[in-house]
Amino acid sequence: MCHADCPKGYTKFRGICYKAFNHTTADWRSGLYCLWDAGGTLAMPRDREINDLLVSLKNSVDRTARFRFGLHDRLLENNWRWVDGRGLGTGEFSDWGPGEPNDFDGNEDCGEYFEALKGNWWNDAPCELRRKFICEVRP
Ligand code: 2F8
Ligand code: CA
Repeated sequence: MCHADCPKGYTKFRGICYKAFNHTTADWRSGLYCLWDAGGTLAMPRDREINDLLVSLKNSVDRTARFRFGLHDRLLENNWRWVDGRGLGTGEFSDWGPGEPNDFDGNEDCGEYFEALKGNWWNDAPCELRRKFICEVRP
């Protein structure tokens, strides 16, 4: 039985460690920062409980900023996939804001938390924009 701890600064939930990064902003390649920090990926809020945790982690480091997480439709428009390759299946948990995802200007393929003062909803936004971000790693 493995009881490994999380890397410093990460919070464990159901065996996975999460951290909202406040000190660095990066474009879609922010996933590399997760790899370099602790061998992880951008975080994947696959259900309401994980999503609630990520919202509280990001809000505790910055109450208003947008934070990138590990969801994108870069391969095929409107085919949303987690960064581990699994699809965001229809009927599965999602928390898009009203009218999202809207692929605004035909250039929004990366998921982020926005409207932190309203609903902490998901938005699709341009992947090249720099954002704070949330990582996950399995200890
Ligand atoms: O109204 C929602 C809309 O707001 C902005 O576009 C005007 C966002 N754009 C960026 O964050 C760059 C859209 O993603 C968002 O859908
Ligand atoms: Ca959008």
